[in-house]
Amino acid sequence: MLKDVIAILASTPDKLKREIASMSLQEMKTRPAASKWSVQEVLAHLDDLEEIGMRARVAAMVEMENPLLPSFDPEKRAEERKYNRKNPVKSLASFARQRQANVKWLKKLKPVQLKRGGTHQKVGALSVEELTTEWAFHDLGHIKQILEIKRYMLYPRIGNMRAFYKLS
Ligand code: NI
Repeated sequence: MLKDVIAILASTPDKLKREIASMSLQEMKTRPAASKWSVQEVLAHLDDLEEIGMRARVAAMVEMENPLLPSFDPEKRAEERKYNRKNPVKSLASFARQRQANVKWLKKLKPVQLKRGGTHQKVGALSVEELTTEWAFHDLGHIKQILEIKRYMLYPRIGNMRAFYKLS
C-alpha cells in the first residue's frame, strides 16, 4: 500500500544527513541567491511542516468527515518562525524523529482510510492517498533544492567550465 511513497518518506532523513555531513555551519546558513533559501531554512521548513502540513492534515481526514484543511504561506511562516535562526542540525534531528513516527503511523493506515478525503482551503478536494503522495513529492523537491545549493557552492570553482552551465 503506497509502498513507493512510504519508501521515499522513510529515506528522506538519511538522505538529508548525508548531504549536509560535509557542510560547515556557515555553508548551511548561506543563501545561494538573495531570494533562495539556505540549507538551514530548508531544514527548518521540513521540520516545521511535518506536523501542520502533513501529519495533522492526514489525521484530520482520517478522523473527521471531509475536514477543511487550512492553507498557509511558507514564506510568511519562514519569517514568523525565524527559520534563518534555527540550528540546522537540531532541525534535522527533530524532523527525523517526527518522520520516523509518521512513517510508522502511515504504514498502519488501511486502504479504506487512504480513500478518505478533505477540502484544502486553496486547491479543493484531496484524498489521504494524494496528500501522502504529495508529502513524498515535497521531500524530493527539497532534496533537489539542497543539491542545487551544493552546486551553487561549487560553481565559482569550476573555472571556464562555467560556460557550459546555467544555474536556475
Ligand atoms: Ni516546501
